Order: sequence, then structure tokens, then C-alpha cells
Amino acid sequence: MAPQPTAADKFSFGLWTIGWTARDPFGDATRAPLDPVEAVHKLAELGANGITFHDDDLIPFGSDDAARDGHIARFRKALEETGVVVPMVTTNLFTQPVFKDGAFTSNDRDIRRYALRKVMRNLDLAAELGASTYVFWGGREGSESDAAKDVRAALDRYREGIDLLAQYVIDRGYGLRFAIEPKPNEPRGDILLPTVGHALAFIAGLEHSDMVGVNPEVGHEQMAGLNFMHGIAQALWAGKLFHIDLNGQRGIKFDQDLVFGHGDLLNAFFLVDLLENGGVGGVPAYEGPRHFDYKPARTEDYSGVWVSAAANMSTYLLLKERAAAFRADPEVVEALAAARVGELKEPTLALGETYTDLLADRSAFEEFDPVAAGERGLHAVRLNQLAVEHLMGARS
Ligand SMILES: [Mn+2]
Repeated sequence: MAPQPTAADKFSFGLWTIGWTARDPFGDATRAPLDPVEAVHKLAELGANGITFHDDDLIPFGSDDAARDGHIARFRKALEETGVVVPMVTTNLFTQPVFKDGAFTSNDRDIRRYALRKVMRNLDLAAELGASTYVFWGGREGSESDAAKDVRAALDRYREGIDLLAQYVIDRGYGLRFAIEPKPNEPRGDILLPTVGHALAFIAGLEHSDMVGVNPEVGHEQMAGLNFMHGIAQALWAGKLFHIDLNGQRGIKFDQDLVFGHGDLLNAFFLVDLLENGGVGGVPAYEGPRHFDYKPARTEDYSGVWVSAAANMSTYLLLKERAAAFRADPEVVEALAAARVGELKEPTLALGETYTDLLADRSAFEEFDPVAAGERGLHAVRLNQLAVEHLMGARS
């Protein structure tokens, strides 16, 4: 029996996920457009508590002010009726032809100025709706031709754009934090800030770096062949996990946006274990929304869309249950000790010890037997198998 989500689980979905009409590069839409009002009501019924959107998901591109106000009013009413919240908002800087060479990093300066204005207008709306996080996915910030993009100049313009928008948010008192979403490629041949690591390095050089973090997406890191749980751990270590996009991906190929857990299930298990049990004393390491950025498969009609939306949440909750059982299992506790996992938390030098003391410590070198130490087993595979057995429900 799949566990039922509640608002306390903080599950949220992008309007563009459940609302994807399944148009892909090779085929037309297989589903009719979804009314955002229906999306809000349906998500509330399923137990999600948040909905997120790009400006153009809610307000069709090119709408005049009256139409824009109408779309926002209907959406707000649905939020009020259901109690669904808007934890995060983002900007579409990729669909329209104007952004074919990027937004903040387009070679065309007029387009860069237009992109900033498009974001500023949507920041006003994000603040109005009570969002706390604003995501930047620069899907078109990149190139296919290495000759056609000065990458260092593009990074200067990227920084200029984020610095300006951060200043705008500060001056308006919006209280929003920014989260940059890395992706290695697709739709561009190569995208700037391709991984969590690249984004963290970029953020360190920003004027208001304190208010900028990352929004890593499972599939985006896995498209680069990386271990997503490791990326999340480093983002947490840096204090920069401001938001997360959960989905599934099977290896290095196009961006699949599968249901969470429908790709690398074992990595998803360790991810949920980290998020839910990775804080000091086994409390959650991350308190923000558990946001799903997936696409219901093109094979699905709307009943399948809602089954897949529910699947994301129940998979997360099942993994959370399994991870709790893993942590509570005395055999796992013993295996963790045998693998000396906890010992890594102990600083390598004692409190107050200096390198002079280390040099004087004969047991650290002269009397140390590196051959014997190299022969000691780590028992890591046994620990991993215990995790697999818990994941498969073979242990309770
Ligand atoms: Mn995403």
C-alpha cells in the first residue's frame, strides 16, 4: 500500500510538468492543454501542497495587461480555495525565438536588456504570490559553435544579470532567494554552468552570493554521468541547497524527466536518506520543498498524468520509509561501524594539535605500518547490500 502524501511532506510540482502536452522534437502534442486552475485543484486532491511556474506557463507569452491580470486572478482564486502555495517561481527565457542565443548571455545586447526586464516583471509577481525561491535555469545560455560564443564574456554578462536582479530584490524588500539550476546540454549543444560544481564556483564570485544557491535536478547531473547524491551533499556542505528538482533519468542520454525513482533507484534511495536523515543527529538535512520536475510520458492520457504525479510522491515516501528502516536496523549500525563511516567525522588533527606536533608523532609515520593498514578491508559492499535489501523490502 503506497503511503499517502500530506501538506507536511511539502511536495510541489511545476505547472509545466503535469501541464506538458507531450510535444517532442519528433512529434506533436498527445494531450490537450491543462488549465492551471484544474492543475491546482488536482494537485491539492493528490496531497501536494505547492505549485510552481514559469511566467509563460501561467500567462501566455504576448498577453496584454488585462489578459495577464485575468490569468493571475483565476490562479490566485484556485490557490485560496485549495490552500496550495507557490514556494518557487521562475522565468521562461528559452521558448521564444528571441532567446535562441540565450537571454542574459545573448550576443545581442538588446535581447539581454529585454531578458532582464522579463525577469523583473515576474519577480514582482513571485513576491506578490509569496514565493521564497526564484529559480534560474539558463537552458539557452550556451552555444553549439565554440567560435560564436566568448565564454568568459558570457560569464561576465551572466554575473552582471544575476547581480542586477539580486539588487532589485534587495531594494524592493522581496525576501526572495535565487537558485541556479545547472544542466550540461539540451536544448543548447553546451550550456553554461553545466553542473552543480560549476554553479557553486560561479555563485562564489557574485556580488550577493549569500542570497544565491543551487537548484540541482536529478536527471541533469546524471546526463553528465555524475552521482546526484554526491552533488547534493556538496551543495549542502556549501550551505547552498536552496531548492531541488526530483525526477528520474537512465544514464547519459537526452533529458528524460522520468518519474522520481524510475531511473537510478539506488541513488534515489541514498538521496532521500541524505535529505531526510542527513542532518546532525539524523534529522532532515534539507527543509525546503520536495519539488518534482518531471514529464508525464507521451504515452499517457490525463488519467495517466495524475497516476504519474502521484507516483513521484509515493516513491519519495516509500524511499523515506525504507531509509528510516535502514538507519534503525542494528545490523546496519554495526556494519556502519565496521566500515568506519563515523570515523570520518573526527578531525585528522586533534584539537589544538599543529603540524609540528604531527611531525613529532612517531606513531603517525615512523612507527606506522602502511602495508598493514592497506590490508584492512572496508566492508563497504556488505553495507551497500544491506541498503539494497532494505530498498527491496527484504528487511523491515
Ligand atoms: Mn528543472
